[in-house]
Amino acid sequence: MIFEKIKTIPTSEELLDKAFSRSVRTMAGKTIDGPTTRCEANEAMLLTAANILSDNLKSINKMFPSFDQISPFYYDLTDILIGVDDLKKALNNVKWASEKIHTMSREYIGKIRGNKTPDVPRKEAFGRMSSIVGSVSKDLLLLGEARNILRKLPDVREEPTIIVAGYPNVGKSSFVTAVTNATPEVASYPFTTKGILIGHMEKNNIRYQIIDTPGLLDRPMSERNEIELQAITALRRLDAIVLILIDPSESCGYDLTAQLKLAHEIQDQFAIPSIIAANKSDRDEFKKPDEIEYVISTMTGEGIDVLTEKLIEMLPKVEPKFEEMPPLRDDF
Ligand SMILES: Nc1nc2c(ncn2[C@@H]2O[C@H](COP(=O)(O)OP(=O)(O)OP(=O)(O)O)[C@@H](O)[C@H]2O)c(=O)[nH]1
Ligand SMILES: [Mg+2]
Repeated sequence: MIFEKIKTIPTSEELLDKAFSRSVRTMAGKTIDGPTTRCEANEAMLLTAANILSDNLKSINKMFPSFDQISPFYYDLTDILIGVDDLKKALNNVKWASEKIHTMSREYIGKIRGNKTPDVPRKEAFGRMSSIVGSVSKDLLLLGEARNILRKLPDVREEPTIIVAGYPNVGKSSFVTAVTNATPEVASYPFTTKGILIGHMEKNNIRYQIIDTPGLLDRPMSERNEIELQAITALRRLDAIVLILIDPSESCGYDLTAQLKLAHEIQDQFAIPSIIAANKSDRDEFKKPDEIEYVISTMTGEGIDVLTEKLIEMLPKVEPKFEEMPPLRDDF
């Protein structure tokens, strides 16, 4: 996950505390007598504090991925949840502060050396460092909040993807579980209370990703708020196709007409390849609607293979990944 390596972002107070207390500690146990050692002591204090501050600020900047290079899906989500422009601005300010502290501290070294009262410029430098860090305190807070939101986003890879849609209880999760080799992973998603389900299936050395997004594509668009609509748009940015499940037995609690209406609405909205399949064929009440070609039962497995083959055929083609050969040994 691209946001996983972002570590906790300190507040400006925490940063200053860390830098200044370490800088005082550099003096521990040292005898300071005479102007030369006094100058050296102040110089060491200044350098310690300045390096801690500028290194920490620099590493905060580096932990975030470049927003011009991340996948459109994560870009959109970041924009909806935080705002890419605000985030970029905050990162730039933090970078500026890191560089400013670095150059400023070097200027002050010159003022400390040979000074009869080196404490004076050193204290002045500390004051300036405090105000530089203080001036980015809002940026650090924003980055801290962004980090907490972003690192909880689900791990959606750039692999051929099938998004499963349909009314609640039609069997979406059962389908994902039926076709994926390992237990699908449940991840939290800021737009829904139910976790989204991500499974992987491998065919001919190609990995496919199957995503069930309960709460997003399970009722008419007119019932959604702005944020949910944006979240749906972000899904569209994946290289995906949509599988819309219906349950003609109506044991899901929604009548067939409403289910088909939603299916057509999703097809219109998404404008990416999609397929409608009728699930729960094993039930007595099941009646295949004329327009539906694919009939399945996640319970008995009927029709699942034929449907997955069709889905794979509809997905953009990718090259199979083969295990890399180990390097040849020299003595071979
Ligand atoms: N008889 C029968 N029952 C099924 C079949 N597929 C799913 N079910 C049942 O239908 C119910 C709902 O299945 P889920 O897979 O949880 O449905 P869902 O679409 O993920 O539901 P939400 O997560 O609430 O949106 C469960 O009780 C399943 O056991 C099927 O092929 N046949
Ligand atoms: Mg479900």
